[in-house]
Amino acid sequence: MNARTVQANPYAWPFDASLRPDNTALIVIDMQTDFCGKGGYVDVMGYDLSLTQAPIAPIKALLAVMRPLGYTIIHTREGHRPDLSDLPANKRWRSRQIGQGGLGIGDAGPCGRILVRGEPGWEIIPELAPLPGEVVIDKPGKGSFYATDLELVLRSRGIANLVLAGITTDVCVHTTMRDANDRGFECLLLSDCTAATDPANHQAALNMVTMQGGVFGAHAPSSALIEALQP
Ligand code: C5J
Repeated sequence: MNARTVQANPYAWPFDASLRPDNTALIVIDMQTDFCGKGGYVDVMGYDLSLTQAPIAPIKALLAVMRPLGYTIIHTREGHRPDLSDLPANKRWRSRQIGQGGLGIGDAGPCGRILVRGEPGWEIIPELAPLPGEVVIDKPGKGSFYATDLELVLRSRGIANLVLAGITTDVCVHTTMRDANDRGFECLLLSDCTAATDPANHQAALNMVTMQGGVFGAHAPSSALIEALQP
C-alpha cells in the first residue's frame, strides 16, 4: 500500500504515513444548534455566532469527500439527561453566570432546555446531520472519551488515526484531542473545520498542538487533507 500523508504543522501527518479508510476516522464534535445555531446556548451567552458557524461549510465539503471513500465518520453531542442526574452542580452553576437572564445548562431557552438530550437545541444542525450507520456519541462532558464508549468503538474498528473537526477548538475539540493523544491515537486537528468563541483562543489552541514537535499531534487546513485523499 502507498504511503499517504497530509502536509500538516509541525509534521507530515500521520507520523507513519498510514492514512487509510480502514484505520482513520473523522470525528465531528458538537455541531449542535446549542453551539452554532440561533437561540442556542452560545447565542444565549452572547457570543458571536458567525465564529462557530464558520466551520459548517468546510466540514460539509470534507464529509462529501470522506464519506464515499469509506472513512469512519463519528459525530458527538454534548448533553445531559432530562433529570440532570449527570450534570455536576458546579458545571450548572458556572453556566448560569453568563447566560442572558441567568439561563444556564438545563434551563429553558429559545431552543428548549439548554444542552439537554432530546431538546431542539441539542440536535446536530441539519446541514451536518449524521447519515444512517454513522456513529453518534453522546457525552456529558467536554471530552468525547469521558463516560462514553468512543474508545471501544475506535478499537473495535481498528482506528489508529483521528481527524478532528467541530466546536469549540479550545474546549471540546482540545479536550478530546488531548485525551485521544494520551490513548495513543494519532491526531490531526483541522484548522478551518474548527472554531472557538474567541478567535485568539482558536489560534492559541492551534499553537499548543505544535509545541514539542507536535505534543498532541498536528494541524492542517482541510484543503491539505482533501489533497492527500486524492487517488
Ligand atoms: C463548550 C464545546 N464550549 N462543545 N462545549 O462548552 O466545546
